[in-house]
Amino acid sequence: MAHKSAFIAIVGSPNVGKSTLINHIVGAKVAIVSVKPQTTRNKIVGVVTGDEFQMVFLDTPGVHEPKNKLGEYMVKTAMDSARDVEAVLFMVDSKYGLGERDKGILERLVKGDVPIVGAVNKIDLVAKEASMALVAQMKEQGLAHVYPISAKTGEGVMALMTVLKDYLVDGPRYYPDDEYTDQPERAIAAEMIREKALNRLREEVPHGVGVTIEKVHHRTDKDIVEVGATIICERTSHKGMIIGKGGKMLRHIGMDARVDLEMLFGCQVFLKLFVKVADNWRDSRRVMKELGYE
Ligand SMILES: Nc1nc2c(ncn2[C@@H]2O[C@H](COP(=O)(O)OP(=O)(O)OP(=O)(O)O)[C@@H](O)[C@H]2O)c(=O)[nH]1
Ligand SMILES: [Mg+2]
Repeated sequence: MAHKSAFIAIVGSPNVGKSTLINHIVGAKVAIVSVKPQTTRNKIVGVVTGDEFQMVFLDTPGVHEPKNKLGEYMVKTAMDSARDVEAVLFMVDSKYGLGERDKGILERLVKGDVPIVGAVNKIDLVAKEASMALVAQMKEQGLAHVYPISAKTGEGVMALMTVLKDYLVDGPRYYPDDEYTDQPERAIAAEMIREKALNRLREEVPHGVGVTIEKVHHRTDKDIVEVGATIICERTSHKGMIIGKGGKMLRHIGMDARVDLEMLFGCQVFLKLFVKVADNWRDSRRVMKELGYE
């Protein structure tokens, strides 16, 4: 039997649960998740490898109305990911239903000529009738396959995976058997720190946060990795909030991040965090490039 593979892009509005789903499917944390919209900023690969097949899932930034160059980059990344794939998984949030933004995204996807499978997510939060009504509404939009799921509990995900396997075509293994993402260790480390900053910070501050990794040093005398990272923010006032009273906020972000980093590196981590202001960097191509958004 010939080996089969498929690329599947997960696309939808911000916060609908795309990253939660890719993590669930892959069985590892490849993408960061937060309660705040516009968490994911880049295309993220999550790989599922079976005996005779490989499915390459692409998590993408939530499609929104961009207010700066970073937003434009994110939307372009998402829409570009939906091309040259075997299928697009279009996801909506059952708590919010099919809004105007979702309909707009779907309209753009339909023009792309790639098969679209619908997913109604977060069914654990609504009554069954409500999620079924949304499934019916999605079908009225022309989608033949729409599945109610909970990316959080895993309900319905098996059925969804079964239909997604129909999109496998003869093709190679794009990634080695034991690889489940394409992100280098440093990129994962930076995202882990950004996730903790997103969780801790309020209002507009977290949206203007970027993280660069300055140093990853495996010590030779002890099983310790030293990590140096800089949190970039947009304004001096934000810097104050990120550091917090007596450095408390930064300490909390660091403690949260260290737990994840120790899992990533498999040993004790010494983490040193710095905070830097880059005025309105979300409109600066130079800083965006530095942060890996290019
Ligand atoms: N109850 C419930 N919460 C969910 C489910 N899926 C995701 N969430 C929550 O919804 C929020 C957003 O999840 P993400 O996975 O970050 O959403 P996203 O679509 O990747 O968001 P962006 O990257 O901003 O586009 C998080 O708080 C998740 O824990 C679900 O099935 N049920
Ligand atoms: Mg995401």
